[in-house]
Amino acid sequence: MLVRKALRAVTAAAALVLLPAPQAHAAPPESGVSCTTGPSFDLAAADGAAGFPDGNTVHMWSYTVDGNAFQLPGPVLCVTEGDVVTVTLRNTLPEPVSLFVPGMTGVTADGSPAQPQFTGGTLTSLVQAAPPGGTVTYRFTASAPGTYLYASGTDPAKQVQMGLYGALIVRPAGHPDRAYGTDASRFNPAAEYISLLSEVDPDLHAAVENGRPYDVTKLHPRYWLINGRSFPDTIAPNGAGWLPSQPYGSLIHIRPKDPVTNPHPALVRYLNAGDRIHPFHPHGNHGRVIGRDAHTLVDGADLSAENFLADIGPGQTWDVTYDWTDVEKWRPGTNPIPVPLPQQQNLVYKDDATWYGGSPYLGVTDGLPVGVTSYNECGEYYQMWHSHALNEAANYEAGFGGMMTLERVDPPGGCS
Ligand SMILES: [Cu+2]
Repeated sequence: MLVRKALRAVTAAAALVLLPAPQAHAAPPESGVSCTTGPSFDLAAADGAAGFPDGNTVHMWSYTVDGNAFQLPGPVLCVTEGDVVTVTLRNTLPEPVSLFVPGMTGVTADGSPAQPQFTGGTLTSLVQAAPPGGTVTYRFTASAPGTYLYASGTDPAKQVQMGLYGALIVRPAGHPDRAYGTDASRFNPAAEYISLLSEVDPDLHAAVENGRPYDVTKLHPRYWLINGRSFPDTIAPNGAGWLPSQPYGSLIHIRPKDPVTNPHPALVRYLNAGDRIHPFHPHGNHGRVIGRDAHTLVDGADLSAENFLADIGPGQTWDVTYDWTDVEKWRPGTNPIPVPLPQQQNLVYKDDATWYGGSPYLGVTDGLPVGVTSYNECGEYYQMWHSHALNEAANYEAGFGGMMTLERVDPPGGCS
């Protein structure tokens, strides 16, 4: 064993010296969707760990790109309408697992029509599973654009809670700037976001890790995640080095709507892999719901609606566009945001600096009290974007944290 390990290390070192980098991976965008592009995917169901802002580390299962490091959630799979998609799933976990895409029809598993599986008369899997150490290949045609959840269809009350979930995006053929078939669903491709919601009950995860029984009807989530992270980790960039197994941030980074320079809205694709309804809402402006469960609400009759909240139910996906407009018409000089100098009790003194959380002017950075440290880059605005179930704004019941992120609005000209 040791010899084999040493040989492998020597071989790896030689490869490093003699060969160019095996696969040039473009760095992920700092925020927004980070696609693993298909239509063929080699995934492994594997175990690993996720870290949370209170310092806790929890044993997780997830889908990873086979051969890559463990990641939570599974990779964002991106394909185009009409693609014949194949997903080969290699199971490194100790029990059968599968990959199920709710709403996707015509799925085959290892060449046969995918069917629910029964063991002794009991439904054990919604679709053929890969046994421990085994592999199964799913194939389907991505016939309709939209946002799809993928998750284990085997013992889902346990396995989805353990982390076996991810997002699948099907883009309309020829139109990566649309969510669906017509220009009514057009968005700014530079402002496309995933908000994959889930919950973690660390007691269940500890029981699985240690081979102890757990009653899933007693589920008590303590961590509330967006894209596998909880606040404030949610606002860290994609690929943040201190979150090696949680590569996806969820900062919504946009510019104000402008008919010339920024005419198209941001698109946020919500998915709920969890067990609870999460009432999501951005501050500032409402979102417009343009799709539900990979069905358009805007092609043909306009069934879209502007909502204060988007109640994302378990298993659902919602496509929501978002424009930020300055509803109060603030203008430095003519209509400035009234910002009285803060009282001392509203300042924070730390590390020889005075901190002030006010964010007075979009695009203007002056006017802070003397001695206040500003970490604002260019006059950008920050607003809350979170689950309105405020018990979920916590990490193990301690606020502030959990299922919360921020929207960052840069000045109209961008942030240089
Ligand atoms: Cu709020």
